[in-house]
Amino acid sequence: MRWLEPDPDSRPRLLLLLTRALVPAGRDPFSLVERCVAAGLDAVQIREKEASAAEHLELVHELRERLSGSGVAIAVNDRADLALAAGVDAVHLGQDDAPAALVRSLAGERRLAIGLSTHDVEQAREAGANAAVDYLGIGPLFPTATKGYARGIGAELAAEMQRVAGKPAYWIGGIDPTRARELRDAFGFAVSSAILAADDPAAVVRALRAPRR
Ligand code: TZP
Ligand code: MG
Repeated sequence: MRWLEPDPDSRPRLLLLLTRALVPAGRDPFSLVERCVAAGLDAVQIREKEASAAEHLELVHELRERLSGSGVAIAVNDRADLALAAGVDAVHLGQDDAPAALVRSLAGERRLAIGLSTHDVEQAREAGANAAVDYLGIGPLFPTATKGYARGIGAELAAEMQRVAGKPAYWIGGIDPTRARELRDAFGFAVSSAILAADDPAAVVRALRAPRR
């Protein structure tokens, strides 16, 4: 599962945002991820806002060891420097992070996929036209405590943003298996709390992977 595959069917569809603080006490985050991968998870994005560079690199190392041979893609949130240093598959940038074109030039010949968060149609259009951007994050779809959003943009606007961008897009924010049924048009989902905090994370992965049409 790689973002830069020309065939959209070979690109990740379900992405887990891994924030260890959202994993219930007493559970090992890496075993949780392993179970999710066995259930069909395609990619893991490390999202640790407070972690140091050293901790990020350690996390990438541990994830790689635990997931070796699984084909699961690994992404780093925000930090292009660490994504490049660690040689992961992707970096996910926000609107205020380093510009995608700059990150692309730093990556040079290296195969680094670049994702960009978008929140409205204008940002989606720009991301679609930006040759340095491989995929979009679109959201928040629904209110979510994970990032403190009290309101979501809803499925209709998300579909419009995905359409104008014309690139693979991961819909994000408060998505769980029940709500996912309303989101038929999404290329993919990026999910954090509904998987990490679930009694049975693998069952949530299976439900989110189920065909929506
Ligand atoms: N960006 C928009 S919503 C969100 C991010 C990082 C949080 C997603 O987490 P959850 O728990 O799936 O709502
Ligand atoms: Mg960010």
